[in-house]
Amino acid sequence: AREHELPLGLTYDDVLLLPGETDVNPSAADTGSWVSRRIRVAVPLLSAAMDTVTEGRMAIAMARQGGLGVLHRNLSIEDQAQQVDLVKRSEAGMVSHPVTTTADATLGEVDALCGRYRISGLPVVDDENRLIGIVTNRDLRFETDMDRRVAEVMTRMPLVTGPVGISADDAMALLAQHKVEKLPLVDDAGRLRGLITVKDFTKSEKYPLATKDDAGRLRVAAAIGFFDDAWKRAMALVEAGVDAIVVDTANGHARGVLEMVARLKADPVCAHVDVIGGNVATRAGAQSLVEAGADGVKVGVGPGSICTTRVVAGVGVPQVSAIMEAARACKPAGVPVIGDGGLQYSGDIAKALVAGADTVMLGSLLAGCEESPGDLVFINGKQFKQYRGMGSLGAAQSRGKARSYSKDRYFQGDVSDDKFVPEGVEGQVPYRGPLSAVAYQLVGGLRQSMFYVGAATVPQLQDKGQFVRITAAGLKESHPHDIQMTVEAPNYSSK
Ligand code: RVP
Repeated sequence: AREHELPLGLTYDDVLLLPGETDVNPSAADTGSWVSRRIRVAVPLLSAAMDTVTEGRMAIAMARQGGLGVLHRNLSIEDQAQQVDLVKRSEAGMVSHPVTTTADATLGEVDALCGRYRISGLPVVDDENRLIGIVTNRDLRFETDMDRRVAEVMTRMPLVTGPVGISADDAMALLAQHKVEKLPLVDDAGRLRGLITVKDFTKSEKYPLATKDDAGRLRVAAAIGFFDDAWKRAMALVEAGVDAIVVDTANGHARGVLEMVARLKADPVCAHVDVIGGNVATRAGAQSLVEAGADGVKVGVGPGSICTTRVVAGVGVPQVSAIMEAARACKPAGVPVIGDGGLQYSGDIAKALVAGADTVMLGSLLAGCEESPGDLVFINGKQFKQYRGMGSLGAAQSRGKARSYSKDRYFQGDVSDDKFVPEGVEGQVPYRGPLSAVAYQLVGGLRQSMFYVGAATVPQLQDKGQFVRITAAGLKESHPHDIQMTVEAPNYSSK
């Protein structure tokens, strides 16, 4: 290409949003948006499919806050499907397939199940799924012999139960009247058909924005590749009840990725699951995914805080331009855009939306949360959590002798570790406390953006928002300057 024809690539730090006439109240701004054709979120934030960001616990927390978690795929198919299951069972108006136990199980087994699913008790069923009793924390509390059988301690029928299809109000009334915490739902034959718990009612009051499916269960997405056993993985995730599958690679404009998207879309098994493809950074890349049938397009080649693709391969597009280009293909087709990676501050969320994204995906901003995988480390009295790229050597080696699913994200298949070419690094981020507090600041920043721009909804923000390009001096002026910062704000820290 000749020099004068070269397009310009801009990123978050190159632009600001113009303030506009407004009567929008920040707290009343509606931040609702679309992740994919059929998945709506109240808060336009996704947690990254990375092994230091999103496992079951983070996915539950994200959905409760009104966003969506994308479970990473650097683990076995069974483990990933189990994480989907964990989210889908975690909280709902009603649990339609409650975790159960049997009369001859040991108390130790019950205890392990309760711990794994973070629940306080289990209905006991016979081999035809007929309800015969219930075993709860209270039955276990004073037990020392964990080899005892459930049959010896459970509360037997008759129990307080409800009919299938009972209304929320009637269920609550029954729970209150009998002072019990769990209401098993049974059909005429006495078979267990569901479970309603007091805890779920309190949670739905506590998390009014939660992202839920039609049955009231929390939503969750999960990443797959396109190679080897990816299809098997997809089927296991669908079986476990996943809401969206993300064909998650470093180059979504590759034939194998497009074929995987098309194949998933064509399979009736996936009829109720949205398929998201990525990542791309050009209009043509986005167009190919749209043509393959993707319900959502994920954008970002190289913007990630831990990503070295742009220096290792010399490839990428600064993220604001990448989103703008991808949106030119996606918008006319009605396919939502996810702006993935490169966000450092809450202000970058509104910039991404104005560029044409419908939601954003966050890695480094969430890796420091309580709910992200990994332990806290103390360094000089400060607390940190590990954060690493999925293309880092650490992520590639993490399965030990088993297969690393991280390598094929970078199209390097099953090479040995010493032949792997990393496109990411390993590091750490400051500990940030629970996701609820972090999300509050991020969404709060977005609400302020909407107020300044004069946008009451995300579509209005996308429509009315206008960029001004800034210089290095402008960027310097944007950050605190010419002072010595003595106290860090919850939403600002110096680098
Ligand atoms: P960030 O939020 O800037 O930390 O970026 C997170 C994103 O970076 C991820 O969602 C993913 O698209 C990308 N990523 C993950 N691993 C790597 C890598 O090793 N290069 N990049």
